[in-house]
Amino acid sequence: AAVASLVVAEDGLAGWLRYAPIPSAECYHKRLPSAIVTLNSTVGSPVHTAGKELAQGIEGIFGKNLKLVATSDKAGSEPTVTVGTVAAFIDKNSGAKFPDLIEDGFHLNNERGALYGTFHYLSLLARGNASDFTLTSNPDAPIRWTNEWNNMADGGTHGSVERGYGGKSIFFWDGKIRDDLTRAGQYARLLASLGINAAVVNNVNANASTLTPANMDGLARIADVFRPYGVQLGLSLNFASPQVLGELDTFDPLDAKVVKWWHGITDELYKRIPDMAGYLVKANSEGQPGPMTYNRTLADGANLFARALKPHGGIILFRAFVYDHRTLNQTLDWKADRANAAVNYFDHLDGQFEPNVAIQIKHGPIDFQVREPVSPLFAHLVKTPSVVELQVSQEYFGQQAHLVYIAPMWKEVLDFDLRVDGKPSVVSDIVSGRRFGRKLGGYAGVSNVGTNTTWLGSHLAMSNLYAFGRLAWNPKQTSEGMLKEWIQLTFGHDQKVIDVITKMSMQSWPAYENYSGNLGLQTLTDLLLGHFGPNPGTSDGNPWGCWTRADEDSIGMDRTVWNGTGFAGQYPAEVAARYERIETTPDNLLLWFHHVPYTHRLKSGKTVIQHFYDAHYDGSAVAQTFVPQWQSLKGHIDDERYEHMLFRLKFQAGHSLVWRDSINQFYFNKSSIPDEAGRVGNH
Ligand code: GCW
Repeated sequence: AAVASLVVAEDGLAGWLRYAPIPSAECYHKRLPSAIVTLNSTVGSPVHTAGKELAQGIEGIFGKNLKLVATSDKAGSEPTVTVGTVAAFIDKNSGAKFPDLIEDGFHLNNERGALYGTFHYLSLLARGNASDFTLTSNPDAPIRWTNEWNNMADGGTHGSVERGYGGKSIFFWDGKIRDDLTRAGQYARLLASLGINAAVVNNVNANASTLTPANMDGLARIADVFRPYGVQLGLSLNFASPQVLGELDTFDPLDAKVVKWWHGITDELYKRIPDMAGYLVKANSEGQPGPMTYNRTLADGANLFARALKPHGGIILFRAFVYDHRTLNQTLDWKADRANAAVNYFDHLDGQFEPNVAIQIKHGPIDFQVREPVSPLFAHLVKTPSVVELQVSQEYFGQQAHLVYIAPMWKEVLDFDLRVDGKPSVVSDIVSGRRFGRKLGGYAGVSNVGTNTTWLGSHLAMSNLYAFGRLAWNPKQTSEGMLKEWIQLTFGHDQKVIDVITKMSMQSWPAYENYSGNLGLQTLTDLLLGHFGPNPGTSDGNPWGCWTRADEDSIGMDRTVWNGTGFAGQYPAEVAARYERIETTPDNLLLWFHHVPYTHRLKSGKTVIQHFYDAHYDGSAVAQTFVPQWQSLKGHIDDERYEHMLFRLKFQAGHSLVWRDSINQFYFNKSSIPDEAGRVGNH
């Protein structure tokens, strides 16, 4: 048992990069190359990493050992596979022709492209596709970053991860950068296999102490272990650092001393990390300092960093998640609405940002809820590049103790057509830069890996990290297609395993939505305590702004222009008109946009309250089936992963009942309307 668990633990760290043997591996040997030629590769370069990865992968998948050589003549007459950049290849083979490639694209392109191409090739091999093929691929957008909310210092002790459920930080410990960064390197390998090109390592609620000289040295060590995988380091900044750390008496972004201070820090960082990706900033939100403290605009704040980064080629992602949780007042103000904040703050700033600023926008106007409409800010930033922020960490989605495969929701966001100026304006085309003709833009995924050997605390949660990276490369992929790829790479070729995990995963978001909060009411979780279990009573009556305005007769946020908070009017005309009227608002967003009686009839013909009761029963009933579905895989996957997930899924099955009964009872108590099926009420 000890040996088995060691093997599995190692597999866990490899994530989907297991390179497990495929059936009848020897049959492929003749069609495989005998040597790997890595062109122009110095140790630690992405091309060199690609060569090593290829050798390791082919050995794992096919049991064939390949020689690594630097030039094709060294391979003699044996068939070779060549990894290198276009330039290096043409140098050796004049006249060779290649398809059009952009930065990071692969056929054989830049160093990072060579690595991405290798990973892609290996992924095909690992899934049993060893036929001759020519592959060309370009990333859809240049920014493909993760954001790791890792705390450098939390109460001066150990590195925790905000909304992390898979252990402690792999980067920080005891207010410093860890001495042993092995896990950070292994993580970079996983990210590179998806084409992720940068990771912001510290929490957006950032400590100024990140920027002490000793910590900057430590950050450079993280960048060193990332570099062989082409992952660049990014940093979150605390806006008040000049005062907190630099002992200036101000952090006003227009003050010359402050400007000088940030330029100095930025130069220091680039001295240590010449290829640093750039910065990420959360300002004037949830208590964080920012430019508005000095009556400066958010653009003044973003541009301060942009100018310091410019000489080094860095970029800044400035977050649109700006709202003041102290001033919103639900009881006094029917028109108060946190959802309005982003457009209110940023709309008039379009055009005022430096070219190396991109605005990072959470996909919905509130906060990673189980159902939200797309943020209307994507339609307002026409001159300014935008980045969509998606959350891999399942903060409001059962926190990796529930199976919830989120890709289907992300796809709905990315495929949503905002109809700017009455023209097709799909979110993925806006963030790629295509729709408004911008160079920058892309994807940020909030990830929460930790020291746990499963990375995220649950084996099945890794499908979300995988899907995020794949979508950032190509948002046109299907949720199910990415899922199947991931299952095969992670669990092997057994068709039953593929079918069962696919089915459960595809059922999981709708089920979770049904038993947590449906009709657009958001996740009815405990907002004051950790965002995990049900507690619909905490949504209202506080300034956090996730309100439902439920009373004894009616429920929902009126966000119409004619009678509500006006939020619906932030969308371009066609979309605004759809959400303004109950008749044209989809049922799944009804209570997001409208305040209606519990007896209001949905398009399905059911009343709102009956739908509530039924959906909570339906969703939790689906969660009950996850246990037997998983049990049907006993013996088809290794025991360790089997038992680990069985434990999680049993928990989910039970917890979904807690959700069902708490929410149903809560709304029964409010409305006093009995369940037609007699399940909810005073028994
Ligand atoms: O959803 C909220 C989270 C906070 C987070 C914040 C943000 C990092 O509960 O933990 O803080 O969003 O995105 O800034």
